[in-house]
Amino acid sequence: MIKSVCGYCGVGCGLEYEESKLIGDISYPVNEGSVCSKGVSELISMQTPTRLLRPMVRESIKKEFTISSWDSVLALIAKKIRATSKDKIGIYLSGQLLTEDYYIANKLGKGFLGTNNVDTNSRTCMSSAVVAYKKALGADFVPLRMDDIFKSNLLILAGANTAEAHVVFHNQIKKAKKQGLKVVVIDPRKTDTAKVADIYLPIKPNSDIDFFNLLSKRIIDEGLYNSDFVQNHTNNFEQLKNKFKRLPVTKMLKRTGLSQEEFDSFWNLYKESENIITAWTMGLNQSSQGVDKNLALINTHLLTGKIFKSGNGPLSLTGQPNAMGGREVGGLSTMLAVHLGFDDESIKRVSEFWHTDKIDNKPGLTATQMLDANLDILIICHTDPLYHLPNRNRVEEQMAKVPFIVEINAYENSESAKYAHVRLPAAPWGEKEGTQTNLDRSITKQERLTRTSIDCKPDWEIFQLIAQELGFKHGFNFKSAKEVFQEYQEMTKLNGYMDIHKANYDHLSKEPYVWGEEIKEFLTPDKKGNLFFVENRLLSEKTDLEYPSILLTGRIRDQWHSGTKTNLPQTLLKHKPLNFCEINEDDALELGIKDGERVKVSSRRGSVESYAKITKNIRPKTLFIPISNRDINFVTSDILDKESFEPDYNHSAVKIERIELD
Ligand SMILES: Nc1nc2c(c(=O)[nH]1)N[C@H]1C(S)=C(S)[C@@H](COP(=O)(O)OP(=O)(O)OC[C@H]3O[C@@H](n4cnc5c(=O)[nH]c(N)nc54)[C@H](O)[C@@H]3O)O[C@H]1N2
Ligand SMILES: Nc1nc2c(c(=O)[nH]1)N[C@H]1C(S)=C(S)[C@@H](COP(=O)(O)OP(=O)(O)OC[C@H]3O[C@@H](n4cnc5c(=O)[nH]c(N)nc54)[C@H](O)[C@@H]3O)O[C@H]1N2
Ligand code: SF4
Ligand SMILES: [Mo]
Repeated sequence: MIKSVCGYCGVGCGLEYEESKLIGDISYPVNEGSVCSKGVSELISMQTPTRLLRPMVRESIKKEFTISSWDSVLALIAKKIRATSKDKIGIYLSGQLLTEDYYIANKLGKGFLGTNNVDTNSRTCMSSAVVAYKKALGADFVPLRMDDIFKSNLLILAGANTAEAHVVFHNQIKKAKKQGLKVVVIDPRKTDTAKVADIYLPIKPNSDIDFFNLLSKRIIDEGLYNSDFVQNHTNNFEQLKNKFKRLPVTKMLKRTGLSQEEFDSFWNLYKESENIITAWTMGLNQSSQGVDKNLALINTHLLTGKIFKSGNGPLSLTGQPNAMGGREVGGLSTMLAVHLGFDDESIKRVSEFWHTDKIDNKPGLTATQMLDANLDILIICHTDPLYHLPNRNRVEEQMAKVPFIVEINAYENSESAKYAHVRLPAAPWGEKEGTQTNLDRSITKQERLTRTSIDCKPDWEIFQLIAQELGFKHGFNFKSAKEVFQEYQEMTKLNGYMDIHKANYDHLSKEPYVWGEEIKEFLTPDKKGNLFFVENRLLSEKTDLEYPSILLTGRIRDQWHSGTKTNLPQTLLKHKPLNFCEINEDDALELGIKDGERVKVSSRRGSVESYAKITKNIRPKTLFIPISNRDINFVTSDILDKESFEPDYNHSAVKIERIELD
């Protein structure tokens, strides 16, 4: 029997593999045996006929791919890299990569190619939370664990649909409810998560800042704040208090779409709850003011002092299995490595550690900027930007212009393959080993369960081969993932609070290592948390008579993003159809749309086809299409948050029409 860990979401469930079967690991602390439909079907995804098994190459995107050898594609890639300047290279990574993959890609890009244009799809996902945590707490640090819900009285879920996106955590929420936990869900859709809530607040899209400001103001006005904590452990309280005096309360409540009764019933529960956790995901992060939404939420915990004590705190629910590990390594272009930035001292320390003098001191391009930058070379690994970036018609135009795109993927049916020149076959989950940090700082290990397909290689090895081909041999002669992990462990000593040298690689699949458990204070220079006054500045796309509705997009339980691993004929992972459009029943009536009818949803940028799903469970003038519809981003808005550069996926102005059948 081999113990491993699921490679899908940030919960990071333990699995056991025996006689070609996967089951949940009962002795594993995160999931205690439970597992969702995606986790148990990992093996099936390894065996699909749509695996990418050979290196492929073509001269131009107009030609067909031909099979190539590793030697010749590596020589080609090195030749192209040598022929361009470092600023013209972009490395586009993924929160689904293992820590070792991230480490080698980052070391190659930032350390040896000398470009900080190394970023990740986490930009489209967690970057608003990263920026807010850094501003408010001093570091990208999640100050509590999932199992804190068992020590808490109230869990507020804002813009998070755990029933579909963090399934095993959701099961734990249901268990904690039986022990007395109360749950509030804030979402424009009455999701499967909202259905188990004690209070469901059907908020209008994009008004969370108003909601959390109203809450903070009430905390201050009714004297519920923790004055000792505020005085000794936070900055900016007086300023915030003064600003709040002038808040247009009635207007703000109106913007949230909630009634005074709804808000008051929430407030009554809130003020009686001793221990409170507020968790959030894409409903907050993916916004024109994603960082501000996060800050407004975190303010409530700083005011009440409900942080750094068991059963309390602001809990960002990371989506991908190793988005947090990637951030730790330094996978964002706005940081260098191990949470260090581009200041002279950090560059000096990292340069000495890597034995290099090539590190640049300016932040690199973000994933959401790379395609605007006239790059000569784009290396895409374990992600599908053509599918996932907003305003796809524009992305198509930009990608078509990049002279040389290398795509590293384990499957052949990504969207980005359309514009790739070279495709390299990666070993997927189960054919490789390595570590990941799940959403609450548990470092866990995936094990290799079967032999690696002949021409496929783990992602870290592919980056190492590119580095070696470029002549950077001394920094890139790792023989195993374990050796890479150990060098990374050494490196974490450069940034005190991140030190993970005590983790034992060989034990991680049996018992995860949780870093940062001793951190019980803010990581800012003055050790105080920062309150921020933020306001809803209404920066998202506006609706008008032509485009009167707001389109929300998100997950369904059994599908994983573009579906290369889950949308397979041999799996029955379809508890919901892949393509539907939730529409409010009154809107449907007004537009003459019937349930199940084909519809077209269009924005100023493009359109997508779907099937109407008429429901009471979505606000009027609001639509929802799951991202298992691969065309979703033809429609979405490419407005970015000003600080995190995360897209505003959830707030596109659209119209919906019936498609007349001829
Ligand atoms: N099954 C499955 N699970 C997954 C994934 C997957 O592809 N499939 N992906 C993983 C990844 S990468 C991520 S990032 C997570 C995402 O996890 P979640 O963010 O929980 O998933 P989403 O479906 O994107 O849900 C976001 C919710 O926010 C709501 N929302 C939209 N706009 C607003 C708003 O303005 N305010 C509020 N309060 N709510 C709003 C939407 O209605 C939706 O219910 O899921 C992870 N887990
Ligand atoms: N409209 C809209 N757009 C969104 C979102 C949204 O909510 N709404 N969410 C955003 C968010 S939060 C995220 S995280 C992104 C996700 O977007 P993507 O990261 O583009 O989605 P995936 O389908 O998970 O892509 C993973 C890719 O890795 C490949 N792969 C699988 N295993 C391996 C492996 O072992 N090695 C390598 N090299 N490749 C492998 C898969 O075949 C697949 O092509 O989408 C973003 N885009
Ligand atoms: S909840 Fe997440 S980690 Fe657990 S089995 Fe499901 S997808 Fe995998
Ligand atoms: Mo994500």
